[in-house]
Amino acid sequence: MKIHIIDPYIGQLHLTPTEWANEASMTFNMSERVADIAGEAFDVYEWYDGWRSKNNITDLSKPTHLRVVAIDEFTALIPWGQLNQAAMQFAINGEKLSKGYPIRLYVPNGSSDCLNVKGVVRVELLYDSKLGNDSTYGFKNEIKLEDMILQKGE
Ligand SMILES: Nc1nc2c(c(=O)[nH]1)N[C@H]1C(S)=C(S)[C@@H](COP(=O)(O)O)O[C@H]1N2
Ligand SMILES: [Mo]
Repeated sequence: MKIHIIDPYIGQLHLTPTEWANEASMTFNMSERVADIAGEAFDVYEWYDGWRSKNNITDLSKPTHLRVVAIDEFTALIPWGQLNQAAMQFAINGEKLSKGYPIRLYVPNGSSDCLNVKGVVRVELLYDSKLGNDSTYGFKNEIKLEDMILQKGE
């Protein structure tokens, strides 16, 4: 399963958990960030800084927020500044996650454990300070216009 990563300034990626982890220059044990959590992870800031320099982008300010959407539609919107210890858990002992597949976000410095989103399939880097300074999370309850049109055509 691939994860869709969207940055309005840089572009889009479709990567498996392992492919995404390979884009980060280093991985570490999840227990270094969250006690008693097993598995391998990479740092969100470290990946993003690397992706920017790979795309030769030096003049872009940091995103204001990260939005992650899970396979069950659970969604979290997190101010970028809360992600300074955030990690993407992509494997456990080299095997795919049994809980949280394809990838799980952990936000140790976040306002709530509820931000540790399992089953992340979509990641959006947002640049909109109007989205505010608080994290929010929950299940999406909106139906997008394009989804409605798709359903009608089926
Ligand atoms: N995809 C998804 N991720 C989720 C949730 C969810 O319902 N769906 N619940 C969140 C909430 S409210 C909490 S408290 C934690 C629970 O993590 P745990 O299952 O490891 O205890 O997962 C978070 N991640
Ligand atoms: Mo929660």
